[in-house]
Amino acid sequence: MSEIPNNVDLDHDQQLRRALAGWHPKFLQWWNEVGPDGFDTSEVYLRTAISASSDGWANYAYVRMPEYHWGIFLAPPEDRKIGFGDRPDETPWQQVPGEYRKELRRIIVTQGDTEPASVEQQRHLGATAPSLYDMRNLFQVNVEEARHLWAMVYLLQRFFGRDGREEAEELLTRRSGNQDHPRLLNAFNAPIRDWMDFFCFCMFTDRDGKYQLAALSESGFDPLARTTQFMLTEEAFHMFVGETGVQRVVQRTAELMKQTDSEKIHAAGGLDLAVVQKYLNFWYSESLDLFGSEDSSNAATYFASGLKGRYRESSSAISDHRAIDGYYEIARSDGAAEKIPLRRAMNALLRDDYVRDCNRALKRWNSELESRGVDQRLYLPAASFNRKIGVFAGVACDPEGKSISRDEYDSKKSEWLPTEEDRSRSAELMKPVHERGKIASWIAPPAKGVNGMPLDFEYVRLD
Ligand code: BYC
Ligand code: FE
Ligand code: FE
Repeated sequence: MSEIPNNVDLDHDQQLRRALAGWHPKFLQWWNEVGPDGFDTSEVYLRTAISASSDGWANYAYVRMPEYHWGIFLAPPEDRKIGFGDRPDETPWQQVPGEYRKELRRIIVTQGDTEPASVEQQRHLGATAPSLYDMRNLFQVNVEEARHLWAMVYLLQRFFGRDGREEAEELLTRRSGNQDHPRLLNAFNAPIRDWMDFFCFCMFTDRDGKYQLAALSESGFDPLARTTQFMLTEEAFHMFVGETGVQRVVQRTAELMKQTDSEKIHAAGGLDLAVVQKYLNFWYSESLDLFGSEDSSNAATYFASGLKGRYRESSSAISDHRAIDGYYEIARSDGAAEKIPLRRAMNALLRDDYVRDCNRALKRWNSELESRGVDQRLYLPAASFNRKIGVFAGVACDPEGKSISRDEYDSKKSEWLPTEEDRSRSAELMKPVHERGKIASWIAPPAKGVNGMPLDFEYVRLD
């Protein structure tokens, strides 16, 4: 199995090699069945991780996706203490402590489930890629999410014995959007039908990934901490694809609005800003649900046990690493304030850091509008808008967070969330542009290409 790049001494771990040897063909079968549709024989200009050093990723070559070398990497070990929860001075564990086995397994399975789900969700996008550059980025994201699946399967097979091996198989049998056997978290069952969905997903949903992985990257279970640390290096690229993808759409929309002196730019080949807003509303609210409930005893347990910290728990921004005292105050949609004991509010705290990050990107998009002389602005909806999980689940409110009746919500929903008509109009615009150096009408070209290459480069060699 020397073909699996790794720094976990796979060559000398016979048990793991055996488990992986059983799983690998099933993984390939899964990839062929529900991974990227078409393009199996195309050569894609992809990067592959060959080591965990800082230049381990700088390895670009033309690869056929089914022949990609998915690897297993842990970030280098660090001399550290757990640093938070009930036993902050303890040395991180190299094995799974019996008393936390159930919780750790649940966290790892939940994380692992999202990775293949996203590949399934993005399966059909290659066919409508706005450029070879974008197609290549899509496929890069897809192979890396599949590698994240490997990262979690490694933990399950190496540290969880027989049930770990069973869970690893299950990760290949659940299917995004399947009625009988769906993926575990909501957003990973929502269809990604077009490229605006994709960019919003990378912007908002992958960004949840960043925050969840960051919270796990200081875990007391050291292999989980080191695995997720390495995953974060890939996550940065996914968020780049999302944030700049939306930015390029906004730029193009602004250009067309100025050119035509109109808000309705569909006929000119662009996405109306109002439609862009609806996609943001949908994926942002869907992704807020991924943080779980604001008041969560699971989250309190994870924190107390040292399994999952806050965002940058060990940074100087946080001084009290026990979080026993204190409350998190949340304003319910009826205006009433609710106090949640701090440890139970870990999901809400992580989400707040996430929201700040989203607002930073929003500002950049809005300055794109401003610098092009367009008066309209984009926004992020209130935390209570369109929620299915947590204290705002099922609350009827407008994007500003104002409570309204269910009837009013139902009648206005089509102004706030993408409708079938919006989607079919997007589909009309999103005709594939698979010619080298060319780009679709609805999106601006990127500021630069990949790995120093120009936009006019054969990022995918179609056959
Ligand atoms: N959908 O105490 P609660 C990524 C369930 S993204 C459906 O509120 P907890 C990626 C919950 O399971 C990052 N169900 O929540 C991005 C529980 O059910 P049970 C993924 C949900 O446990 C793009 C019940 O509600 N990683 O990597 O504190 C592309 C009450 O739970 C949802 C992780 O999530 C939902 N949205 O927090 C590719 C990290 N939310 O058990 C990849 C690991 C909650 O009572 N996961 N429920 O039946 C966790 O840390 C936690 O499980 C969660 C939920 C933060 C997800
Ligand atoms: Fe991932
Ligand atoms: Fe990702």
